[in-house]
Amino acid sequence: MGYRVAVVGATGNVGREMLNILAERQFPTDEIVALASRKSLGTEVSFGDTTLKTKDLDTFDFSGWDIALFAIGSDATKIYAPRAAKAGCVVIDNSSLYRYDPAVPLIVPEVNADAIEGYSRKNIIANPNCSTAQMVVALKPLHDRARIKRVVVSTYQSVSGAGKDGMDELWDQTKGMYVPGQEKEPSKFTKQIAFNVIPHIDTFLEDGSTKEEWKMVAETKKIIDTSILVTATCVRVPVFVGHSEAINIEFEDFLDEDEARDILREAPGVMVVDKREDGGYITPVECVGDFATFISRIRQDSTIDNGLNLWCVSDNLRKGAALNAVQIAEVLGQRCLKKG
Ligand code: 2RA
Repeated sequence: MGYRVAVVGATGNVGREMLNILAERQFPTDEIVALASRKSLGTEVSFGDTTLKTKDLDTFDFSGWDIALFAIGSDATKIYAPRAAKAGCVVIDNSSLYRYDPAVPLIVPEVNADAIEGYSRKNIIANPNCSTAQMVVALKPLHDRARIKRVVVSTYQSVSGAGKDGMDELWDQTKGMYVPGQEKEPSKFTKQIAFNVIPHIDTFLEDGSTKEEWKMVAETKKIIDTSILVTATCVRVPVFVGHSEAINIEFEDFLDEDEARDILREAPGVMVVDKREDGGYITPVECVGDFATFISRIRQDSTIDNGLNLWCVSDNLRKGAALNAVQIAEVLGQRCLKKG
């Protein structure tokens, strides 16, 4: 006995990855439906060895469906997620709409799976921001050992975080650099992204930080521990897929770099690639398509008493979005929606 599963936003980067990962992990489905806006009606999307034709989200009846994986923007989610939840279908939402709602669990299964017990309050579970998900997978096992006081993180986020349009812009701008007459002005990003980096993701806030940076702060606190101080600088880089993060951690107690490396080697969802030699570290192009959160460059920060630096890389479409959502569905099935 399996579940009746809907993927909402099935034609986007994340929606397509959700279908891929549901198939790869053989999530128990009795029936699966790909939903999209009317303009994408009938678009074919892959589900394992099969092809699905998208159906119209606007007229879809979620009654009798068990789980809906949402990968659409917050505005559309505001319309359709309550409709699905009210019909008895548990929504796992990748947008930021419900992440900060105290009645909605914000889940990274390797970190706070127990928090899923609260899902029935709204029948909605929130997926964290991609840059948060990979970071908390790395932080949690270290926090359990030496309690984290403060995190300083700089991110190097790929253009796929901005959707297909972001990937197209990097491609077109790069091509335009080499093919006369094909120059491409910035449209998705505020400045040129080809051969450049942009210290601005999402909107600016009153205090001079961006909403992307605020998300990392708020979500880390909700997922791990409200006492952790976080400051972030989120940067867009000319990489297609794979977010990278330089993370500096200050602990309450001293944590030796070798012990930290051993802890991370045993941590769920983590792959340590850490040798102090040429190529002894992970780079974004090597993480694409993988499920793991990769950690490299683990080393003491001797400028403070209990400091540690590390490098964290993960496929932002997978652990940062689609994989985490499917893992939430797996936990939901195992703990809350038992079948058969
Ligand atoms: C980004 N984290 O990378 C945001 C949304 N996916 O653009």
